[in-house]
Amino acid sequence: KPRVLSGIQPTGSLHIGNYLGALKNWVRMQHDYECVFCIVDLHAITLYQEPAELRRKIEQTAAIFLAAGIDPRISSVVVQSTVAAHAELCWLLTCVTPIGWLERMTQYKDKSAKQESISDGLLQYPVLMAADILLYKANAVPVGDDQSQHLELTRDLAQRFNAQYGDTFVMPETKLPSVGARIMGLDDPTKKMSKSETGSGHAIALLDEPSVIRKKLMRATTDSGTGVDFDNMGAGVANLLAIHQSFTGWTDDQIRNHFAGLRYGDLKKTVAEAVVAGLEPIQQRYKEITADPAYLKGVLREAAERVAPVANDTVRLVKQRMGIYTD
Ligand code: AQP
Repeated sequence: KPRVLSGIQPTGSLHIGNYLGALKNWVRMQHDYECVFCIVDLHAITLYQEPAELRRKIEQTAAIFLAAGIDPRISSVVVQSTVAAHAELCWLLTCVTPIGWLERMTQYKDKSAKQESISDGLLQYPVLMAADILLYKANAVPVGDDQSQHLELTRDLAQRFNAQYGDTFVMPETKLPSVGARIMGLDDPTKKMSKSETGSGHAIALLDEPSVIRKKLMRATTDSGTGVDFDNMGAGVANLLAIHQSFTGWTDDQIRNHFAGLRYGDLKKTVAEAVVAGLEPIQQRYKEITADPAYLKGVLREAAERVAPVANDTVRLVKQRMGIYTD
């Protein structure tokens, strides 16, 4: 089977952008690919995280993966830091990465602009991501659109390494969802929905209560029109329709027939009910999974044991190629 690798940072609260852009597709792909899904805690610390909170978020994120439908019997749910090869390959790749490539990354430019002091880790973020992917020889990487640039860098890096040291890495393909690849903030549809935005009306968290989901959607920014107009649509309305379509799986025609001319108030109500219905089973399973912490710990331990030999083989090969001592 071809391989898949993807990950989510255990920071903030996972939101419907993370679900529709990434997680939902992981669930679908796990039957056709051999999958490794990571809770990328080493990525999380590229910005300061309160230690006790980070520790709690790692297990919460793993529980959400399972609640969303990742089946730990067929997919490996791995905490990145528990497989040391991620950090090891990252260093080896760092040494073949031109700094200019990293300084050009949009995410780095956005995130570093908000920091007083920028960690070297923030700059290296995409190299660690390349290591995650190349370690498992992943053929496909299902992510949201914001990660496309990092995926391109991963391929450039793999090519550069292969050219310098001989054919070693597999070229990974970016897999974007056809709808929902970039869910925008409800309060500001010009910005992508993001965990690091703290405004209460910005994102819908996967664990939000139905009443909170309804309230956030009713307050979502639309535009100065009154009803849905497919010929002249603002970003806020387009975002609400994309959210609805991603949750329901309706075709473009169904969406158009149902929503054309509908008043914004009714649009928001309909979208809210689709989101509530889509998240309800996830929230139910989340409660069941977190009621048994030993089960979750077992899943994470077994997955790390399963994937570590694959990862270690790649590191060994890379070291051999580079002339590093391997006994
Ligand atoms: N708005 C989004 N729409 C679609 N997909 C998204 N993803 C993130 N936001 C959206 C996808 O979710 C996966 C995990 O990404 P992440 O852990 O980096 O989440 P985040 O919300 O982007 O987190 P941060 O910390 O708030 O980062 P920034 O500040 O960069 O937004 C990825 O597959 C991502 O594409």
